[in-house]
Amino acid sequence: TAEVMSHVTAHFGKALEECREESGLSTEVLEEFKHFWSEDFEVVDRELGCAIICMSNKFSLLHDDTRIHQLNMHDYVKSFPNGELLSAKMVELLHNCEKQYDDISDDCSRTVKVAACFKRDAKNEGIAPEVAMIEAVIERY
Ligand code: BOM
Repeated sequence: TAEVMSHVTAHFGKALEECREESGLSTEVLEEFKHFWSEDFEVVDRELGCAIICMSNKFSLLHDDTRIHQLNMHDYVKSFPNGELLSAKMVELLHNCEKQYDDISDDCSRTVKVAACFKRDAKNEGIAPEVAMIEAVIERY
């Protein structure tokens, strides 16, 4: 659900500042991670892909080849309130997106394509949060 996704995003987004330098993601491109879900934010910058890899690694969500670690991702999402309502769907959407861009060899470029696909599909499934929903829970993390 979008409510659960707002919690996951609020928590995941905390890792952004730790990853800003090594990913080269400027604040002009993305000031706060919650804006990832904004209607007018385009998920296109290679540096955002690098940042997502770095952030995911903080929570052991990826294998060494940067593909999602399905079990760890499942457990991570389940750790949030009502997370069991979202975990299977989220892993399914991510894995489906991963398969579509498997031919892109650059890890950061592939990951930003996967993230854009995930945003699109999550919106279509009605599980994308509004930025205001993330703001409402961000102080809990
Ligand atoms: O090969 C795939 C690499 C992993 C892609 C992860 C995409 C995440 C998109 C960013 C959205 C985040 C919202 C919530 C946290 C997801 C863990």
